[in-house]
Amino acid sequence: MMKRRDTVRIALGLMFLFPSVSRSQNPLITDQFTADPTARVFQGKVFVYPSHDIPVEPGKGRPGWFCMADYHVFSSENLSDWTDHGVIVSQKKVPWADSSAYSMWAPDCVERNGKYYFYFPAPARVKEGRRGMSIGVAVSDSPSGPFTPEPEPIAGVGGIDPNVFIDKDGQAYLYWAGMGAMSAAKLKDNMTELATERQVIQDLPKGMKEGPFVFERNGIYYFTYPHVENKIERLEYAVGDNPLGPFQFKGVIMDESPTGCWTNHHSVLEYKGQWFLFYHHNDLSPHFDKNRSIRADSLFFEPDGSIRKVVPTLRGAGITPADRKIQIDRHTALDTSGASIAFLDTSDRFLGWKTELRKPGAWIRYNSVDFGTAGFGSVVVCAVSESGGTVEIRSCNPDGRLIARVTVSPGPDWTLAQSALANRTSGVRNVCVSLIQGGPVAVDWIRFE
Ligand code: FUB
Repeated sequence: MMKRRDTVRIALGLMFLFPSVSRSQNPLITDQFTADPTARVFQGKVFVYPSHDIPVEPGKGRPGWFCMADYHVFSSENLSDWTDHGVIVSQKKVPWADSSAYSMWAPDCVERNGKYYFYFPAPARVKEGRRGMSIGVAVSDSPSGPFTPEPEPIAGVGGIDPNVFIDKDGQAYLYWAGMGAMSAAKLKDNMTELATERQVIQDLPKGMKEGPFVFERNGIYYFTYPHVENKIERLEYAVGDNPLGPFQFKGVIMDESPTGCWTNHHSVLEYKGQWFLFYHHNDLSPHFDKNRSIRADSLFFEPDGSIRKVVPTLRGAGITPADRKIQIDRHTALDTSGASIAFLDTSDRFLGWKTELRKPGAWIRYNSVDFGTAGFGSVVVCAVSESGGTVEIRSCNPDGRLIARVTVSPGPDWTLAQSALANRTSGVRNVCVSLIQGGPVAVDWIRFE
């Protein structure tokens, strides 16, 4: 019999022929670990370049630490459906890198004159005078690769977490962490060499900092970074009127992870008129925070240009088409007295989560489901209930109108319960699912047909 691991291998092989699509909210990617997301808009789509955390195996990586052998890139037009374009750079294919280090940390990618430059840190092979992490570049004609690594890392740079910012006048800047500081330098037009000496970014709060990410909005240059103010990292920012500073500390973008993930690492981008913060938590690995998962939430500016603190959500930022499996456990709000979220299977967390509606009256709300032009006639609810129960689906905006009532038959197995819609619904709606009778009922997802 074919095991789940074998099917995953076959799927990985097929990925090069047919990129896989995952449909999710937060975390964005649920079939593998991802961290340190740098999001960019290329060719009208969002591309995310994350680190690719993997579990340590004997002889592969350091137990209890980060372990990464390669990078994937993901793209999306709606921030809900993510296409995995597969491996774009691997430690085995970088001429200068130690191919047994499993330390391909946080990357970045920028476009210049139709070429895509992917920046990544990795330990170099042990050579005279070279220690610690170097930063390399790989170049492509397409944001999804294939990328060809340069033969040598960038001279004069030692450290991690490269970030490249191209200013309005076309000058590119490289930022990185390491050598005991946050550093920056201008890049030459070839994007692979420093044009100036390394400069240390001054006047930032004391303490451990990494993951610089610089962007500009309305003439304000935002220098953003994770910083350990207390025990674990939180996201902070400083502002200046020049890409090289001086920068003045302004505030916190996101507080420490509520799940205790020690690192956070982020990027900020504007897409279709809305700003977003990409970051990570350890959603799929609650007991080991070096296996992380990327997320995105909307980000807002105050009129004076300061950043409103972003509160992490499970719902995320995309609109969900009603004909997709709507994972209501990635909710906007829930009734904490009667509803809760749990993994479907703690021995395989990549299978995702379920919503447990424990008693009549328990509810969960999932915002921004797109019903289009009222073409749906029925709803399918993937659920299980030992004793059976009836759930109601309502549109919470504008009026709480009933969409459907669905009965889940008693039994030990997951079942697809289907019901005709009581009222046809159109447009983007916030959907409430509640238990009105019987139960408990566990719901995996709902989908409109
Ligand atoms: O992913 C490895 C390291 O963890 C990154 O380089 C840091 O920014 C932190 O997120």
